[in-house]
Amino acid sequence: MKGRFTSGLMKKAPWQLSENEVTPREVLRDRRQIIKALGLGAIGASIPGYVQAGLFDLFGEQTPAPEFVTTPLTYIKPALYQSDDETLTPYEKVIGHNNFYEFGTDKADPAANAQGLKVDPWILKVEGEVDTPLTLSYDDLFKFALEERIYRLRCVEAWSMVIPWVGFPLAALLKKAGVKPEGKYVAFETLFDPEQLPGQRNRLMGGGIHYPYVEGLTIAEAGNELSFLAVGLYGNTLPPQNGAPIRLVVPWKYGFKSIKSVVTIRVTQRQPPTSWNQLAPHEYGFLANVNPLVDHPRWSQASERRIGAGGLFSATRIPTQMFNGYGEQVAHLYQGVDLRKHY
Ligand SMILES: Nc1nc2c(c(=O)[nH]1)N[C@H]1C(S)=C(S)[C@@H](COP(=O)(O)O)O[C@H]1N2
Ligand SMILES: [Mo]
Repeated sequence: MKGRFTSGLMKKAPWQLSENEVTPREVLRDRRQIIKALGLGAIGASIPGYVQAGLFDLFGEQTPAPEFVTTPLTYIKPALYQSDDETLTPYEKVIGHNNFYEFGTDKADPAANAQGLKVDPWILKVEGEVDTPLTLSYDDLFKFALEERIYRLRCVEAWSMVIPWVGFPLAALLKKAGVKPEGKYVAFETLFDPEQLPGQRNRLMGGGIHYPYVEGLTIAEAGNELSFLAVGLYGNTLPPQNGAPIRLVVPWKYGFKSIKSVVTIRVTQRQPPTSWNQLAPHEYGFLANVNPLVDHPRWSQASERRIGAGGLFSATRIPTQMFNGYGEQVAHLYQGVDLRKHY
């Protein structure tokens, strides 16, 4: 399956034909036709850099970036968040089977395309309804008391992993900024940089999402003990495909809530828009709690494929748990909420 769509959006475009399907002569002719069709022949020099870069994507003329280097972190391992009953998903799967549409919609695309992402320098802003707005540098992200937490990650596409994250509670950051009484939601935004994130300059590659990717939580959800900002996994800093240098992890919600490569955290009065909800509101709600009783309109959510050891596509089918098994910590947040209506 390519992405989550069955629409024509994901059909193979002529310029995606693999090399052995076209001769160089045809490729050259196609290029001229595309340039002509886009009316870019004469004005090529005046179009923005990222549009020009987008054209190079069409022509497959990128140079591959060198492998990203991660570094070891120092952290504690609170007993509460270790796991006796879950087998960790192997590192190679965690960093090789990803959703990060800014780098393409195939599961292997982020690992292949994200290696050149520049994460240092990085700026993370905390703003909105807070007493002290914060501007954090790359180094600042690692000055919080880091801990390891083993969490299940359940994608809305019905596959799952068990990942040892390293990071700090979102609540610690919000406490540092001081949330004003008016603050009712927290909005998150991923880096917008079409030069670096090819899916942001090529609608086909980016799966139709309106970028930057945005997400949100209620203030109670954001303050819950489980809400986590990860700066690492398996003991090292995050690889780009997993959302370096900092990403949200909310393990009781479908994976799309766990937004990657965050540059803005804004406390708001109103419920912020969220990317998948904007794209397909009947399929992806704002809350997006893992719920085996409420099916996706196009597939069952009663069970999931747990990605494990073995070949690239080896997985075990297991039942999906309410709130992904974290009901004890979060069920109280939804007392009196109709979770069929608020999916
Ligand atoms: N910016 C951004 N964040 C994102 C996504 C994305 O496409 N872009 N995909 C989401 C989805 S659908 C999932 S399942 C998780 C996957 O996280 P992982 O690749 O680290 O396992 O990231 C989420 N965060
Ligand atoms: Mo997902």
